[in-house]
Amino acid sequence: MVQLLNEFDCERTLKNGTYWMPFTANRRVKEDPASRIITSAKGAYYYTPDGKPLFDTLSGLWCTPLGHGHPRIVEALKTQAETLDYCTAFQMANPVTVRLAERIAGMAPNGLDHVFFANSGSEAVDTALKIALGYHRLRGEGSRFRMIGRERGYHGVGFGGMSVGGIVPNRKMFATGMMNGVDHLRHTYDSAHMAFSKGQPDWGVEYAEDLERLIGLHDASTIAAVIVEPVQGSTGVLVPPVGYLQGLREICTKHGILLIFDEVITGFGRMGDNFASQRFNVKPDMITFAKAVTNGIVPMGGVIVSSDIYDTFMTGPKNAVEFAHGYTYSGHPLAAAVGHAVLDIMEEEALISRARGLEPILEEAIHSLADLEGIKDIRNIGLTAAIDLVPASDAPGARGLALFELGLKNGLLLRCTGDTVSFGPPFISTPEQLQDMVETVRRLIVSVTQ
Ligand code: PXG
Ligand code: PLP
Repeated sequence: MVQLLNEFDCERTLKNGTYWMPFTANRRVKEDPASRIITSAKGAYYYTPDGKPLFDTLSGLWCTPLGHGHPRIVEALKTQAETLDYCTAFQMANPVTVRLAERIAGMAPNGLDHVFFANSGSEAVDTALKIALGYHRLRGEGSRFRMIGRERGYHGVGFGGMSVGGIVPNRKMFATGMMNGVDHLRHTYDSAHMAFSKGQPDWGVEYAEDLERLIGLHDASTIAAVIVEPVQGSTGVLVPPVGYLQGLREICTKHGILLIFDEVITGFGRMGDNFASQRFNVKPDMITFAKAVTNGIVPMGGVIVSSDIYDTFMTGPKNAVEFAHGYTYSGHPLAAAVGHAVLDIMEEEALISRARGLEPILEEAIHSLADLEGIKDIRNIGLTAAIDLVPASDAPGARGLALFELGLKNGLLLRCTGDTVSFGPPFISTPEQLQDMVETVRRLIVSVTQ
């Protein structure tokens, strides 16, 4: 079956558009569909139909830190499929999912002790926003309906996540469908003060005060929650200034506003700690997660919730559903079984400390490109980094796209959005693989920016 499908004429179907690709310049793909096909993957590499390797510079879409084709994950998936392939999560439970909740809560900061499962980051975010609304209503503060996101934030593509998100092209086409009552903090990026920072910039803590401005405008009694990514991933690795997240925490606490960390990218080791919350030593009221929890192999997402929030829901008549929310596939047993295999492998192979060990290597390698002329900024934290290219004056985004396409011809699957290229390599990468990746990128940047 797999062999047959690999011989299927993808090119024709891509050309005629039967397959509408997500977040893709579809018409560009049609010009050269053959260059966009991947047929297998192993470890830190994808393979094209003619067997050429592509180094997976973003771990899939930030989701496969353990690499591809891990035999223990394959085994866990197979065994689970043979034992319990699906189980309704409404009114029923299965041991694999229940135990995974316990393990995830065990990895989270103390006090975040309850896990609600969804199937993606977008669903996790929508779930967290609904929990925030329900929490305030149950406490008799139903007037708190506003959500505060942040400019340049990405919280998925559901109506909730889109509304609190702050990436303009993801919003403008759907402006009429935005959730009511959402406002945005300023983003924290200022190239004049931060360009070429290694790790957290030590300038910009005062951006947290922007929350006081919004509270002054709307009044705290109308605000339910603030949602931020501890490190903004999709917009190109914007690292929080030293003290900024602490500042948001203090202001939220002072005004009774819930703080949600969207850790869909930063969760499960990407920051060299279980969660970014631990790395930055700031405890939110909820953490959203997805992606790496299953190494991207079966979709899973969820929300880790404080005991205060959970206990607030556990009131009212005992026979009533406390939270009228959930997905057909919430806590899917196949995803949960893979989640266990992933956490086992992370623990046994100490992959989160490995990620932390690779951080200075990636940092040094990536900042070695600072001498190139066509570069505006380089940033990094944890096992993430980003480079902003100087855009071509007549065609913003063209250099990024050219770099992406050149990458495919030179053994790299790159993540280029506009003229920014982001990196989130697998935790299983070797120092040499990271250095080789950066050396290839150096050559390619020279060729697209000259
Ligand atoms: N929140 C955050 C912080 C994310 O990064 C989502 C929510 C949505 O997750 P789902 O599973 O619904 O896609 C994300 C997803 C990129 C890239 O290139 C980033 C994401 C997805 C695809 C590409 O940076 N982040
Ligand atoms: N649409 C219809 C008609 C449904 O019956 C359901 C679920 O039962 C959904 C959407 C939601 O699907 P999911 O639970 O997979 O999010």
